[in-house]
Amino acid sequence: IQMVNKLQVGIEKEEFTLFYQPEFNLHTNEIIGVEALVRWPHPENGFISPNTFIPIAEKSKQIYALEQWIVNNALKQKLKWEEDGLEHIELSINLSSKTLESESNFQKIEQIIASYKVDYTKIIFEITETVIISHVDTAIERLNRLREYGIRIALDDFGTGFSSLTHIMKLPIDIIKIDRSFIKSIPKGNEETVITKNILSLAQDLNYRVVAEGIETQEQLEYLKLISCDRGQGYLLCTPLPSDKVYEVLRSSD
Ligand code: G
Ligand code: G
Ligand code: MN
Ligand code: NA
Repeated sequence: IQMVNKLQVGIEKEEFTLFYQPEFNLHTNEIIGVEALVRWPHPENGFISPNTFIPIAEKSKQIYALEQWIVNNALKQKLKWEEDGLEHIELSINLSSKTLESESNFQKIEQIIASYKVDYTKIIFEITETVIISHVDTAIERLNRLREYGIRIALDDFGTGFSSLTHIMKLPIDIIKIDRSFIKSIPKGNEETVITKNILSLAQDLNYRVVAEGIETQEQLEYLKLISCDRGQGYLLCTPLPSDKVYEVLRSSD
């Protein structure tokens, strides 16, 4: 069967689940928050990667329904964690540029947000550079609507596109996540390492929170700490986990 048809069934039957990957304060080892990541344990095909189905869902416009399911379930989980004594944990949710570009679908996301009385100051939406490059003015207006709740905006995969920090400064962005392709190069002393160090110091001088993604080795971690990168994620620290497992991790590091 075509992936589009499988997706239709998957959305109708709610075959998806959310995993959560912790984000750490690299100096204290404390968990600051978690990033929700969609997973699709397909009944016949096993886990299908979001790298496969997200781009297809974006083309077929099924991303709207899928993303509504994701935001709804992530906020439901956030509320539950607040009730269970984890109110200090931040929650990051990835938002497709497609949703940000569609007024009616963006409004549906806003309605879901309004329906959960969570601590919005602990909610972060992650967007990528593509949306900013293609529709700057509408992106700014819609991101500001999210910010009115107290929600923060993170720029995901920073460094992979073409936008510079001077360009980004005009946008309502609070957090910059340095793409893992840069972290991967550490500490070989090559160009990417120099870029990482400079993105970090420039972003910090401009008062952005900076998060390093994809930390996989102790060497990378030590280097990031050395250059005063305060926050990070990666398999070395913790992989994405199902909600019950991440709850145990959040509890034990509390
Ligand atoms: O989690 P993983 O590394 O398999 O994710 C692969 C890609 O899918 C990444 O680019 C990630 O941003 C994207 N992705 C994962 N979960 C979500 C989600 O909930 N929403 C959106 N829009 N993208 C996601
Ligand atoms: O594009 P985005 O940054 O949202 O993608 C996040 C994805 O990166 C997650 O789906 C997660 O599975 C993956 N990821 C998280 N940590 C690591 C890591 O240390 N190495 C690699 N290769 N992927 C990671
Ligand atoms: Mn992300
Ligand atoms: Na990323």
